[in-house]
Amino acid sequence: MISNKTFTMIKPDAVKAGHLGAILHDIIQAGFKVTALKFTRLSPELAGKFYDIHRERPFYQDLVTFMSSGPILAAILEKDNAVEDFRKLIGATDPQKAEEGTIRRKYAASIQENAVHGSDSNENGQIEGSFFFSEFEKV
Ligand code: YYY
Ligand code: MG
Repeated sequence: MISNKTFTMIKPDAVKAGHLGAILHDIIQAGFKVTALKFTRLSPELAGKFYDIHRERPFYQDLVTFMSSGPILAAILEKDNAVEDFRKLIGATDPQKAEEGTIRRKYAASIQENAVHGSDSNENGQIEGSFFFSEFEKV
């Protein structure tokens, strides 16, 4: 079944660089509706838990340090074919490989500090949304 929801974070690098408003604008312009929104900061413990699937990867510790280095914006987004369309909108993990016009190409500096997160499946979108939002915070 094609879900109509995905989960995103605007990461610490993009918030620090002042791109939060521009990225949200791009997301809304692309047809996504915000159905939950939270400006917060992850502790190293929570960042580690969120990225637990990458625990054995060589970049894990640096990723956790980076993701807990400053505030982030977490959101649940709604649109037809949300997961796939949002991955298209943000572009490849490495901004140098991301297509022209994608959010990572426009705003990201490196493969680690790559401006935004986007869920990679319907199931993970559901899990990640519930990691940040309780039922009454989902509009
Ligand atoms: O889903 P996506 O964010 O595009 O990439 P993942 O392969 O799931 O990796 C999650 C996260 O880890 C990525 O956004 C940046 C970081 N990372 C890294 O720092 N170095 C890598 N070689 C690969 C990923
Ligand atoms: Mg991923």
